[in-house]
This record gives sequence, C-alpha cells and structure tokens, in this order.
Amino acid sequence: MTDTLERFQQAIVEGDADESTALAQAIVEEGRATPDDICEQLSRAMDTVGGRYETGEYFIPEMLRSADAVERAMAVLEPYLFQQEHDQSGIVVMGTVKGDIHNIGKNIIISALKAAGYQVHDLGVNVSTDKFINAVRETGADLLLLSAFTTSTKPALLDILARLEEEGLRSDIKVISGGASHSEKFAEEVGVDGFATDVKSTLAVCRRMMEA
Ligand code: B12
Repeated sequence: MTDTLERFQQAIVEGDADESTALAQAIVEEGRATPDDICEQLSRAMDTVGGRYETGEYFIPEMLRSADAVERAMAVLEPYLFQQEHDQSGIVVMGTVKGDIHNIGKNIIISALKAAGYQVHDLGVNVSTDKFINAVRETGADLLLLSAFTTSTKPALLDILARLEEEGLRSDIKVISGGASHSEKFAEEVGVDGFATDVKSTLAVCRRMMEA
C-alpha cells in the first residue's frame, strides 16, 4: 500500500474530511493506486470504524464524521475510479430498503454502474416497498438492486419480493441484494437471484443476470 493510501485510510477512520479530500486529490495526481486498491482501503477504513463502534470506542457522531470523510473524498475520486463507458447495459432500480439509512456503499455501486453504461434510478434510502414496486413498473427495469446494511432489514426484503410476485412482476426482473452484514446465506434465505459484496463482484453479477 502507498503511504498516501495509508494516510487516506487513517483520515477516514479519524473522520477528518478535509484531510481525506486532500489525500484523495493526491491519490488522483499520483495515479499509482488502482481503483480496487482504493475501494479496498475505503472499505477497510469503514470496517475499522464499525469495529470501534461495536467495542464502544466510537458512537454515532464518530461514524457520521467518517461517513462525511468518505463522501467528500468520493466526489474527488469518482471520475478516477470509474472510467465512463458508453454502451447501454440495462436499466437498474436501486435503493436502500425501509428502516435502513446507510448510503455510502449504495452510492459507490451506483457510480460504478453508471460508468459501466447502466441507466440507474436511485430511489435513495429508507425506501418503502410501494416506491420500489412503482419504480420497477414505471422504468421497465431489468435489475432491482437492494442495499440492506443491518440484519433487521430481512422483513423489508421479504416484503419487496412478495409484492413483486403478487403484482406479476417477479418473472420480468432479476433481484440482487448486498450491503454490510449481508451474507450469501442471508441472501439465499430472502430468495433474491443474486448477491455481491463489492464493486467488482456486483458488476460481474449484474452482467451475468443481464445475459441470463
Ligand atoms: C457509516 C455507518 C453508519 C452511518 C451511515 C452514514 C451513511 N451516510 O451511510 C450512520 C451513523 C448513520 C449509521 C447508523 C446506524 N448503524 Co451503521 N455503520 C456504518 C459503518 C461503520 C460503515 C458503513 C459503510 O459505509 N461502509 C463502507 C461501504 C463502502 O461498504 P458497504 O456499505 O458494505 O458497501 C459495499 C458492499 O456492501 C456492496 N454493496 C452495498 N450495497 C449493495 C447493494 C447491492 C445490490 C450489492 C450487490 C452490493 C452492495 O458494495 C459496496 C462497495 O464495496 C458500518 C460498519 C461496516 N463495516 O460497514 C456500520 C453498521 C452497518 N451499522 C450498524 C448499526 C447497528 C447501525 C445503527 C443501528 C446504530 C444505532 N444504534 O443507531 C444505525 C442504523 C440506522 C439505520 N436505521 O439505518 C451495524 C449493523 C449491524 C447489523 N448486523 O445489523 C454495522 C455493521 C456496525 C457494527 N459493526 O455494529 N451507521
């Protein structure tokens, strides 16, 4: 890992948005770190933050400061991380499910999908089942991507799948889920078509589902 990347990770853990943004600029100027390296460091930093929250060293305000440090840095990093391709790959509806307000991972996936040529409809966070169903119907989406970061979101995911079935939409769309605290077992229990853990695996599963 380069020294700049290491300091970048540290700035996020410390919730120093000025420093993380300046270091993001330095990373872009140096041009040495690969997009995968950067995404990995960013996730590691947030894992450290989550770990400190679990042990009682950090509280909500510290998590929010770190989230802000990522968001501001992402504004600088986005064009470097995700090079624009121009082909139309498919229509995606994406949002964080009801009861959940985490959005960093969702926003990163959306940037990557847009750069890969998908038309993405971002419904935001704490999205109700009705809003997902309406968006799927109105956009004629090929893929529905559901972010769920806390394990208590299981009923919300099950509700969305049940409603897709009830409304006769389930066979027309592939449903993919992901997010922190989300395991393959969890995804299987919910009954989605696909699951992924990071940018690379998400793009791969989307491509596979589009070809199916
Ligand atoms: C930052 C943070 C917050 C911030 C969120 C700010 C924001 N703007 O998003 C705030 C402070 C608001 C917050 C609140 C809470 N949080 Co919180 N939070 C985190 C933390 C530290 C980082 C999340 C993050 O941004 N990670 C970095 C990104 C890049 O990774 P990611 O989100 O996993 O996304 C990647 C992949 O998952 C994937 N992905 C994401 N979405 C999707 C979707 C699809 C379809 C696919 C295929 C892939 C995919 O790709 C992304 C890019 O690689 C995590 C710990 C952690 N290690 O993740 C806890 C964590 C998720 N939070 C947790 C908890 C408990 C809470 C609270 C309940 C705390 C409380 N007592 O109030 C509340 C819940 C609020 C709510 N109703 O949602 C727990 C969840 C535990 C569980 N098992 O359910 C965690 C795991 C912390 C912990 N270790 O205890 N949190």
